[in-house]
Amino acid sequence: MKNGKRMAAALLLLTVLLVTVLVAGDQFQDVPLKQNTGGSYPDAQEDLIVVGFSQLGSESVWRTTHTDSIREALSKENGFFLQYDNARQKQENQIKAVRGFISQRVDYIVLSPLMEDGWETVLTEAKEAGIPVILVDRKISGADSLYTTFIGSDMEAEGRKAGEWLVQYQKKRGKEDEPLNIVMLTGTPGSSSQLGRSRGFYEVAAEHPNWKFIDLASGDFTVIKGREVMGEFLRRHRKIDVVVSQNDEMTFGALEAIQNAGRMTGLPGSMIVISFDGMKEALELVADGRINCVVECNPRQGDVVARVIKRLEAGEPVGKVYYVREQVFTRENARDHLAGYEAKEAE
Ligand code: GZL
Repeated sequence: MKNGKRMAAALLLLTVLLVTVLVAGDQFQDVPLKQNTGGSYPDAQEDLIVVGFSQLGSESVWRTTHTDSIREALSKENGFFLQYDNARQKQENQIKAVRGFISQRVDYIVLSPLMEDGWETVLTEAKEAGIPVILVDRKISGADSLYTTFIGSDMEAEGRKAGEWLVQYQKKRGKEDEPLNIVMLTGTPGSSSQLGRSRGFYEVAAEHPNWKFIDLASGDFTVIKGREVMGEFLRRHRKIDVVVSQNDEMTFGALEAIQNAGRMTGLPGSMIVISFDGMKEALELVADGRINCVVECNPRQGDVVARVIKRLEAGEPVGKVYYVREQVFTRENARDHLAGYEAKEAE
């Protein structure tokens, strides 16, 4: 094998090993990075890695947990100077923030893109300025060359997990061929979480012609819109068998609307509710039998962001994609997982 090919193979092997270790080892637990145990902290700016972080908003507890995870990991103690911008759910604010980071010549840009489209121009400007871009949480539709690494969830896999859970749930009850009227509360239109979860769920649904999608609308990942949309669905449709809600906050709003309409959820014979994210409050509702299934979407991505940047600083290879490991919460495992929260709170 020629030297060049041998080197390429070694690099590929190293990258694969790297991804495995990161995904297998971390699961984004709150494992603090190696604290600066040396003498003085890097006290001058030039010693710190300057990172511009454009966060899309603060629309959900998932989002604020995600933000906290990145701010904690990219701390001064860990060798970073973080400039944070909250775009309040407006892509134009994110584009403005990224341009600001470019003009300030930050070392890295971390971006959670509100929606997939519309990033070519500004990320080309970042590339031309020689500033690596790390995508977190959501993806972009543009060329892979516009960013160095993506760290987040496999949203299509999340959608498939939701569909596969429903197949098994119906099978266990001997109802796999029963017609199901399904309504879907989607997240922010055009976001990779909305697109991926929808695609993944539809992929499973395509194998079940007895599943009928009778309504769909965006609840924009918020409690208020989730309540409004579900209220509208209940007014329009007498028979709803399944509610698929693309994040816990919309699910909480939907449950309020369902309760206000005097209807039940979760128990056999009542509406089946499937949600995404895995907030503690949602797991409590799973344990109480009001939500049937929550597909986890892990917001704790800060540690991996910090490790990837440190590797880039050291000139080491990094993977193109780091998917966080996620599970599905049901009545069978929710209480065990909640016990983990309680144990942590007792520490
Ligand atoms: C998922 C993330 C979504 C969460 C919502 O990665 O983009 O945005 O599921 C959040 O809670 O608003």
